Amino acid sequence: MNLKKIIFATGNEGKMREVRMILEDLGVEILSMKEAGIEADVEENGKTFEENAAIKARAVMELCGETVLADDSGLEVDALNKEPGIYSARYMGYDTSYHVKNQSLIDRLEGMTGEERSARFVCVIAAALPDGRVITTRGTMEGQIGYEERGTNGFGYDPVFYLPEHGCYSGELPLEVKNELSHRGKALRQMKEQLKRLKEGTA
Ligand code: ITT
Repeated sequence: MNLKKIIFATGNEGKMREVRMILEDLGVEILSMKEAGIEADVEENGKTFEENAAIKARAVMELCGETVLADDSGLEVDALNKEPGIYSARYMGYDTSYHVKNQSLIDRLEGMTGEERSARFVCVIAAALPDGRVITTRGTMEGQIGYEERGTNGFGYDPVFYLPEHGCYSGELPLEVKNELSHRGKALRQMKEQLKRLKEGTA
């Protein structure tokens, strides 16, 4: 397959920064929707990360006819029945600051300690190919909801996400280290392998 250009269907700059670094060595030009001059406000009406990632990727592929990748991701807090999950961006309203959203999670876990605070980031990457095929990959990063916010790196819920094995918060990780460990890094590296096979004509 002639794969020279991929459009990444996201309006989230934080995601885009991570994606660029992870896909750097694929040898394919990666364009954000903005760079490709595409405007799309896709309704994410699926019930799973997989459905929503596929909905976004397919909608944009149909607009431009190119191979399109999309990311649907979120934070699952076990003590909150895996909330906010697929509603992570919408939690407490799109326009509510992450400082407020993060503090709300801390408040809702009051009195809980250690494993009771377990949570994970989930990321599903979907690729919509011009021939109509859709491929998805998934990655997770396990951790806990911290007792406070720490760090100014990353985006969204990173400052409230504690990584017990590393003794720090996701918001404190340099970009390269987050990409090594993260849900997004894991899902995108799997996708990269699939895209390489498509490029080489072995898939
Ligand atoms: P696009 O749909 O345009 O890609 P979005 O931000 O609306 O952007 P999602 O619907 O996939 O994307 O929502 C993902 C939300 O989950 C995101 O806005 C963050 O709140 C949270 N999230 C996902 N990955 C994260 C990460 O690596 N660090 C912190 N928060 C993350």
